[in-house]
Amino acid sequence: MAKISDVNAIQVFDSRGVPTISCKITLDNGISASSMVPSGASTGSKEALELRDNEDSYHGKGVLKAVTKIKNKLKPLILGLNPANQLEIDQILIDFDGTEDKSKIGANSILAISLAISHAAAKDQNIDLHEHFLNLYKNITGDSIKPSIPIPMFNILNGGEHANNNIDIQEFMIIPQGAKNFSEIMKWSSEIYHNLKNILQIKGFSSSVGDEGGFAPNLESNEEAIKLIIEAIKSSGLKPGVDVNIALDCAASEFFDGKNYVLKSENKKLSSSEFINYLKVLIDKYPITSIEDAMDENDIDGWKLITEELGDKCQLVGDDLFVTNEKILIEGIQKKLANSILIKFNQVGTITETIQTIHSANIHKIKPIISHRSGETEDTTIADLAVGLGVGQIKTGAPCRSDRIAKYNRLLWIENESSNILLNE
Ligand code: 2PG
Ligand code: MG
Repeated sequence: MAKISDVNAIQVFDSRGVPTISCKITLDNGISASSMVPSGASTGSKEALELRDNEDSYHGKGVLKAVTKIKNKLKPLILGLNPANQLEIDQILIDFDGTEDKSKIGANSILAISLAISHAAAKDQNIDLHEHFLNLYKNITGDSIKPSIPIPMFNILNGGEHANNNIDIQEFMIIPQGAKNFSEIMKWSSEIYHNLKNILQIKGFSSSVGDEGGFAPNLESNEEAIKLIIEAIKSSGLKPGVDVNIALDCAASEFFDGKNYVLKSENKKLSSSEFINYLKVLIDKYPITSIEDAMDENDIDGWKLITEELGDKCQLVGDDLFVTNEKILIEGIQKKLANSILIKFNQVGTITETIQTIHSANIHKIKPIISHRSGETEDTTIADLAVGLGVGQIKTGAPCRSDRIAKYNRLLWIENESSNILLNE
């Protein structure tokens, strides 16, 4: 039985050039594995805390204090333990921190270790990481799950906090749900992406990209973004609504002023019910099958109303609303808010808690979607997590830029090497 013999950490940089943590776990049999932690821009207020140095250097965003905490405080707690015991190790880290939001040690410090532990355990057992996650789900929850290749939502047009254009809605995504396998999904998404680029250039729009690799032009309205995407789908020889659907992440907390939803690009100020109606018009007109954070995270009445009105025809995803937190999810379920949850492990801080939240979502028939953050790295853990936990859907940006593509490339390898794991139905 291998034991943890060293825990090291350094400050590295994410896709926005902002500092983040990389952690390396070494076992006494010489095996080692490392992790890198992602970071969000449009964050939910109840997310676990990301510990930053808040000093002049790195615009306050350094993580050197967190790195020191890993090396001095957390390492001694887990030396000698078997990395296969994810639950035990995560619990030690959670207990040592002792706060609800992991503000003492930082969710970024804890997650860096939690991720590296899972990689080391998989390597030690000589199994794929997704297989290890499949086993962990059974060990932690007592229930079994069927692994599958997730269907992605590719964010091909960026707005909101992820770009400096005028578009209010943060993410316009394509879901190639009619493709027969993951390779075909990548073919379609790549062709649509490049056709969209051509269309933008021909029409005289900018084709520079936002934080998640999607294009970020200035447009007349949010609807215009959808029209351009429909054109790109058609010019790829595919049928909108049959081969490819559309998903939105409004990230509405970013344009809610406490009372109204303020759409700057269209010069509109809409109440909750007016904004729901605005979205309903779009759903009726275009093949939009999923909308994330349609309402502000504190607009509970708005969430209730939209779930009542649109919940049977559209996937309504809670991101800032649930922040991957099992307790907040259960409260939301009792209030009948949303029918799907976005899963980001850095919102909660450990692999164990991430699995427990997914388990609760499964029990209550709330669809989980594994997600990247807008600040990403070359760490591809979420691809294996989505496969091993059979969640069915993944959101990890445009089919462009290595911080996004790394996850899709990992899924291509999993499809190639694991013929028994099929695309989620
Ligand atoms: C989101 C995410 C990822 P961020 O809102 O869903 O796309 O963005 O990481 O900035 O919160
Ligand atoms: Mg979101």
